[in-house]
Amino acid sequence: MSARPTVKVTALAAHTPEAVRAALAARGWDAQPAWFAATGVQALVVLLDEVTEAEREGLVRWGAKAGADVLTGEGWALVGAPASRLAPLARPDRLPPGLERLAPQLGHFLASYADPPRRWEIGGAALNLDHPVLIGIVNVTPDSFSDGGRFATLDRAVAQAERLVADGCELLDVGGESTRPGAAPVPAEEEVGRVAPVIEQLVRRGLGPVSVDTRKAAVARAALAAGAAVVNDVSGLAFDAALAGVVGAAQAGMIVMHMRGTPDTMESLAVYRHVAAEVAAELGAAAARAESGGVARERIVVDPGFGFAKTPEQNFRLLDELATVVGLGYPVAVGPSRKRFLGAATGRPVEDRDRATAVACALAWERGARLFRVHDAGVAREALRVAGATTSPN
Ligand code: PMM
Repeated sequence: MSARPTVKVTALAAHTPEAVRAALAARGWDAQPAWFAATGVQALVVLLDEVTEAEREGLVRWGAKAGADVLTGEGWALVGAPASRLAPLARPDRLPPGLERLAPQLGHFLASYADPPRRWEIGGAALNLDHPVLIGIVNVTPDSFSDGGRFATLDRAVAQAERLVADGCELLDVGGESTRPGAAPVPAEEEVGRVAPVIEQLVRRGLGPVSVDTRKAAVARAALAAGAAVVNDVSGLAFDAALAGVVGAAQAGMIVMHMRGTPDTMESLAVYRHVAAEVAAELGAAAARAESGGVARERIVVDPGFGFAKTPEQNFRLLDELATVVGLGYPVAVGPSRKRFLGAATGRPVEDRDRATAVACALAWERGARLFRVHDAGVAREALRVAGATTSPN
């Protein structure tokens, strides 16, 4: 009797459902069932906070029966299981008794995990998120344009915008207030005087859509009147409570970024016990402020705010654990461009960080980010083309 050959073992990639889908497709499964099965076996881990003693006990009992890993402590539980096994916890009709409070948020997370947002609605248009979207930075602060004269600033801003669009940017972000650590605030009228003429020119020349990088409702109002389609608020609606109403009324898009404090106080606020979870929670609260202020959900993008109230180590943790921010269910933008944490890793000065920026963007894409705010789009575009090509459309 001849010996059977040994059973062949192949390790499949666990970071993407694509590996399981491809294995099933190669064995004759149809595309749709293969994709559902592949997402179902995908391992997920969720952290539940503010759970009661009874809920903890209920989760442990459920975990033992369902074959899920449950780790718990006072007020919290961490659950690890394939998506298909977590799904009943989000279904009111299939929930074990006593765990009803889990369903809404978990259901929301699982729905956006299975079907992430594919479009971002901005003023008068929508951006498709099935590929990496580059946002080009057009700074009109006097420190970035040293001669500061109005014409020189306009000409340079237009030239910069043309370069960015030629390099593949789909949105131009115009900012008139420096948000570097320790930067002094700029009065609203001065900020309007810097950004509005530039926005008007860019839109008139067909270089848009344009976003305005501001924390102030008055500046946003003037920028939207000048043709901006997006407001990018680095304060996450903590600076000016009237901003959400202005964006909502104009039906513009909004980027809600995470930071703590203001640019002159943020350095001292970089204290976290678990940076990704805390940033996601604070960012979720900021996005909720935008929604309750009148900005429709499909118009909101969130941004973890690299470099804002974060140490280099915290920025890298956040980059690696970006899936926690993606789990909020909004499209995610990132702005690592030329920032200090990239200098900390490479030893390169600010003017020589575009390669490091491109790598950070590619890593962020792989972890679920869809929009990338950059100073120089050329290298980032190449890196993102390669990263984007590894991701299957689904
Ligand atoms: N970073 C800066 C300014 N605005 N906006 C968003 N959405 N994300 C960012 O990371 C961000 C931002 C500061 O960088 P810069 O002064 O080099 O533009």
